[in-house]
Amino acid sequence: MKLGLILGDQLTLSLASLRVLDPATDRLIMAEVHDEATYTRHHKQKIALLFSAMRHFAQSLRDQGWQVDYHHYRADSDATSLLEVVSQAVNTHRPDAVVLTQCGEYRLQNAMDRHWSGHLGVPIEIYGDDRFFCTTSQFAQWADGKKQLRMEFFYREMRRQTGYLMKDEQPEGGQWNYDADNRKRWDGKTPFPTPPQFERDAIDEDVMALVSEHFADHPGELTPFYWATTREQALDALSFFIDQALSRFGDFQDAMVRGERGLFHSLLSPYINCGLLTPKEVCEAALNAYEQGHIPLNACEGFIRQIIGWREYVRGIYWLHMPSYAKENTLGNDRALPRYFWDGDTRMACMSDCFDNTFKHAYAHHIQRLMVTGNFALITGITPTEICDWYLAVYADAYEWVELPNTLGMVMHADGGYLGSKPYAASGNYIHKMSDYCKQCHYSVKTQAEDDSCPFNSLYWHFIQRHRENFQKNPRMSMIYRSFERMDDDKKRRIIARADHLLDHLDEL
Ligand code: FAD
Ligand code: DLZ
Ligand code: SF4
Repeated sequence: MKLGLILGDQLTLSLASLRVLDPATDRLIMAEVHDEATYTRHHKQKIALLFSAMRHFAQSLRDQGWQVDYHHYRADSDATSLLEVVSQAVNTHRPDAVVLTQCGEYRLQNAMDRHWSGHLGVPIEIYGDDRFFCTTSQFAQWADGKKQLRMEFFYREMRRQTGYLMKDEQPEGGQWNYDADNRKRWDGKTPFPTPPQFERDAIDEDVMALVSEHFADHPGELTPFYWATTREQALDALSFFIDQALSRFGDFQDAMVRGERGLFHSLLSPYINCGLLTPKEVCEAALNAYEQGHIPLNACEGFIRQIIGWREYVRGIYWLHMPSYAKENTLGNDRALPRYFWDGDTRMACMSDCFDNTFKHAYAHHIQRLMVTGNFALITGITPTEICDWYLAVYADAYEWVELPNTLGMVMHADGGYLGSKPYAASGNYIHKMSDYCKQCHYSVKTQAEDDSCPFNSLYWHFIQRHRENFQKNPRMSMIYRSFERMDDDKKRRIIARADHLLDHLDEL
């Protein structure tokens, strides 16, 4: 008899480890434990989503004939880690082996590789997680010998491998990438779709009560809670996105609108990451809509690229370079994370709206993460580990394998440009162009060095100036350095003085 451990982000019936086990002879174990729920201060909604989805998944497994031992969260439990729960189960059932699918996070996989088998006294069998399109060794082979990686080239490999949007070995429509069509500000007219709301059952209600009692000190609000917690609901969320939002996803992918949670984004990342949906079925649903003529090519390509491109690319980088990747800090940042990242209270309208979305919904769409909160952390020089901890805590979709390369590499450029060639630093102009935030802001986006000037404006130039050594020779940034040089000296001095003042009073913005 073997004991299969199913983790909270492995809620997929076709999981590799489930395929090698036999419901007639083997047992499964799932566990809500203190250590997983608190290794970072997860947003309350993330814990609620995971615990409820885990309980519903355990039920689906039982419906399929599996014997599942389910360890419910208890504050006074004598087993606070997965290892302790599995250890108790091994003592009870005396299995021949413990069977697992590879963990998403290095932290846990490393602990298993090092101590688990010795501690449990039985062998551990670990199977690769084939819900991903690219294996970790395939990625390592692709990256071998390259000093810098580029997502675009990796993405093309994935297009060839999957055959998605390929015709006669050429990209559909003649181009690999339609990103240039995906940079529109919201037109103020196209109505936003309203995502489905799901009926709550007794499992959801028990979990909500548990989270509100035991995780009150974790960030974010528990309600309103809109997330799907079952496979059926997640499939409804997928159909809704394909039918109602995907056709405009491409056009407004980079747009931001105050008070709007998801615009035309899918809000599917928490389900794809915890296993309620597979990346393959999500891509195939989008391709099917394109083939039936329901959505344009730029929308389909833009969406597929995020999943077979970015999502696989960041995972590859994570497994190739952990654990050293987490410690990188090429720009030498040492500033503490400002208070408003936790309490949301700031006069910067753009940041305030992103925090609002984050704390109310455990969600922010990509451009909010990248060009508002991320950009701010980059240009102010926040210590990478602090900002990484923040992103890992506050989003329902956050797992280190995907959060860390996005934050440390894409946003903070702390890996020296390994993941992306140029930092996404931007002044308030970019935010103004892509959103309606600035018109309702305490600060003026039009000026740079006045007492009420948009903080992004001077902080951007401060960043450019203080990292001249790092970026001046970067061909994609030489224009920026030339425009800085062309500014008259007094203006330059006033902008840098304003930025210095802001950096000295960062908590007060
Ligand atoms: P959509 O815009 O609808 O995109 C579709 C899907 O593509 C997403 O569901 C996701 O699976 C995938 N995707 C899109 N962009 C990325 C990307 N850059 N990396 C990986 N997958 C991507 N994504 C996470 O899933 N977990 C995280 O912890 C996470 N942390 C991030 C931190 C920072 C600083 C940044 C800039 C991005 C982060 N992302 C993370 C990527 C991206 O912002 C989210 O995947 C996306 O916002 C999720 O919302 P959505 O499902 O509506 O995405
Ligand atoms: C995120 C999370 C949380 C909050 N709680 C649990 C849990 O109690 N039990 C569990 O098996 N998994 C949980 N998870 C997901 C794990 O943290 C995730 O499986 C690991 O980080 C490995 O990727
Ligand atoms: Fe943000 Fe600056 Fe615009 Fe205010 S003026 S919303 S701080 S970009």
